[in-house]
Amino acid sequence: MVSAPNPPLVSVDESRLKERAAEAMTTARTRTRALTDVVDDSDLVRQHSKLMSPLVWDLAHIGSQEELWLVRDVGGRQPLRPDIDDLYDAFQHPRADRPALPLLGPAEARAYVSEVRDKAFDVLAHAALTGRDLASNGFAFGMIAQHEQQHDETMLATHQLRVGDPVLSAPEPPPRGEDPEPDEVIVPGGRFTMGTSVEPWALDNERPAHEVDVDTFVIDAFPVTCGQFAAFIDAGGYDDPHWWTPDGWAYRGEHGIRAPRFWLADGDAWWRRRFGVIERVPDDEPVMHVSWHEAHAYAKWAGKRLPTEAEWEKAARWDPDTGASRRYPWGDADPGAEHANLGQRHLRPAPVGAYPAGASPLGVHQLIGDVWEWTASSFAGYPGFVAFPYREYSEVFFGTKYAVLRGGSFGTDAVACRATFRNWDFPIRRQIFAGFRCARDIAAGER
Ligand code: AVJ
Ligand code: FE
Repeated sequence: MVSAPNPPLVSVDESRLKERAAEAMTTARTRTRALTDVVDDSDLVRQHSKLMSPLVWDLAHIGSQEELWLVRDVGGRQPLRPDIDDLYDAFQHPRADRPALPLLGPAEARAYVSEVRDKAFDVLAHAALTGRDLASNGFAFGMIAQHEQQHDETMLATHQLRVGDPVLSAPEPPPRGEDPEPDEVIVPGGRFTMGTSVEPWALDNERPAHEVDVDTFVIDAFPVTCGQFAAFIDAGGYDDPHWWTPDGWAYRGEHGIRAPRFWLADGDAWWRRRFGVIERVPDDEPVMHVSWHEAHAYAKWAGKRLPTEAEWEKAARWDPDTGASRRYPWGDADPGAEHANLGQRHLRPAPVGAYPAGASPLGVHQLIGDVWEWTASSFAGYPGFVAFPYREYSEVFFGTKYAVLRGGSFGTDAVACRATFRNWDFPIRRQIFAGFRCARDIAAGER
């Protein structure tokens, strides 16, 4: 057979990859627009909490990163706004200082991000997605779509901190499933593959795939609910140092913490503020807006502990039939609406049992979506870790100061959520959409 002398310039796979990249970038931009168009200019430039940037900073920062990686680096094009690089470099200015910077105003920021997007799409149309690491498999485009979605989740957290009338809306999540039984699952001991070397858009900290030996352990089939957490409060859990680490106890005392953030006590009942709406705390919804310290204290009070990252990932990915690790608990298919509560499709976590189709082979539910789950592990590189494409994404955060969170929340987009995806934050943080589930060692005679 004679081989074709002139192969097509763009392979079918490459054009499909470009479509996927463009789609992911467009989905992110639609969300960014929605989050920034629902409030007026004074709201966009205001700092709603010292923990957060003004929304207008996130907006221009999204464009700035896109300019840096797609337009300048992959595209080799001229800078659009080299003069503003420093303003939107997260490492130059802590969040608390950002409102005082000479930031682009709302109209300028919108014009800037759309100009960058036009250029980035032009780069995408002309780029070869092979060869160089940054562009191969469309990684840089996937990374930038994930970056924008991560800031969209951050902006959603800013919306939650914002005081004022509700401006966001979404349909209610699916209802509670049949009575969650059993409420714990035994995960048999042995080796499994943690992390990935094959997922094209996996970020540096998820790589490389490596074998980890995990002892037999028991994990909750569902995240801890508001009702369960309220029982901990009623039992005086916040008043007994026995359940807390010394750091956690000190933090609780200094900040007068008595309940999850945004909860309000009214006699015997708990209410909460959620995106500007005051409502009863629903018993069967995963608890959120708790710090790592509160998660740790609850788990100890319940006679359990937080799972390690390896335990969490094994419960989420390990298929007992094949011994292989899946991309997601339900298999290798991208997340659909039936699998998980992701992408701000709803404005709250779904009640426990709402996603039977998303359970792992061992029967662990809602690992993906609903609430980020605090783990017992601090953030570290896997054996063979290589920073890519920049040390400031992950490596500079490695160490014991940060705890790892897994699984994504209702505010995490599917493009930035996999069973290998790793998030991290300080153990005192409560503004993120974080809850937890418990694990424990297996009891003698239980296997
Ligand atoms: C992975 C969520 C901790 O928001 O600080 C955004 C993601 N990195 N821009 C963060 C990120 C650079 C990061 N987290
Ligand atoms: Fe960023």
